[in-house]
Amino acid sequence: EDAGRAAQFQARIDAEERIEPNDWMPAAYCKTLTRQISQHAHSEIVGMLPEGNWITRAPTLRRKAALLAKVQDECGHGLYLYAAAETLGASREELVDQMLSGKAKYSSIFNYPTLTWADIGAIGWLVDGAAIMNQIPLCRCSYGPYARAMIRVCKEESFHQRQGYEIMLTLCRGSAEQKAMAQDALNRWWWPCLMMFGPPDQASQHSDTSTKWKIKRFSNDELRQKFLDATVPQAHYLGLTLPDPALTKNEATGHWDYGAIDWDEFKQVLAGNGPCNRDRLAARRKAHDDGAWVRDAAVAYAEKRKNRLAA
Ligand code: FAQ
Repeated sequence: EDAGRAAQFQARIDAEERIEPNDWMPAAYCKTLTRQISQHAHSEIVGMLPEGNWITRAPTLRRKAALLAKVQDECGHGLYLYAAAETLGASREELVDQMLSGKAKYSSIFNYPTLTWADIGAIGWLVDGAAIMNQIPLCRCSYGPYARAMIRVCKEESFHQRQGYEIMLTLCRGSAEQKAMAQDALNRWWWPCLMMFGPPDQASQHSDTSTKWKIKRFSNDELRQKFLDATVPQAHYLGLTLPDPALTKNEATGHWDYGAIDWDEFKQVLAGNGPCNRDRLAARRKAHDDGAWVRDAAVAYAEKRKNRLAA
């Protein structure tokens, strides 16, 4: 009977129907989506830390207001993504515990430090730029709640990307020192951003099933290439140099060919040995512990309300 249901399920996916929380779904579909959506949520939440580091040091009131709004948006994205993951049956507590214990991943990119103000520009331009490239196709993901969450998230990410590019443009049109700061930020963020798209296609363990189920519409390497093709001209417009001597426009394909990515560095970051992994997890654990009283108060209040309604 399960084989019949699985065939029917696949037929719905092939017909571009959305799968909703109460619909039958294979256990492996539920598991891989819970994994991806919760890791995406953790990335948004941990992703607040590198930029949060600069809120008190933003150079002007306008920059500070924009950065505060951006970081708050990331918190909101994390919350809708946890809610989307909960529709698959997992509890938020259990998902958060998986992140805090180091069992669940979050994006490798958030394990790098933000050393100067230009890093805030580079993150908006490149990290949000990469996030949009990956998330636009997720708006058509087969799972309804995830696809719908992505529509709003992408609108906000576009604003974040423009915000970052405008910081870079201002620095690049400023003093020689400001331009050097922008170049240094680009040098440090470029390769880690290319790693955000995940391992090369032949090493991507989940790609085949996620493609079959229309969770993924493009492969890791395809999205990496799209990002590169969109971003190289933007770097040139800024008058900056990409830190890749092998970067060349391939006239035959129309794409930018790029040098070898250091996959050992990626593996090290995933294994918990990136420059900031320990700091990031320590900050999240502290925030979780410091917030225990809020969760306790919410539970006590819900209990009191329930008793009052029952009486
Ligand atoms: N970092 O078989 P695949 C943002 C893991 S944007 C860490 O190819 P899949 C916005 C992968 O989980 C960033 N781990 O996996 C923002 C798997 O391990 P697992 C978040 C990575 O799922 C901007 C293993 O490697 N965006 O937060 C990474 O088919 C600025 C094998 O890989 C999303 O999460 C990585 N870079 O493809 C916030 C998008 N790459 O789970 C603040 C949704 C791979 O078996 C500031 N996710 N791994 O233990 C996806 O599209 C997919 O999950 C991929 C990976 C494309 C990331």
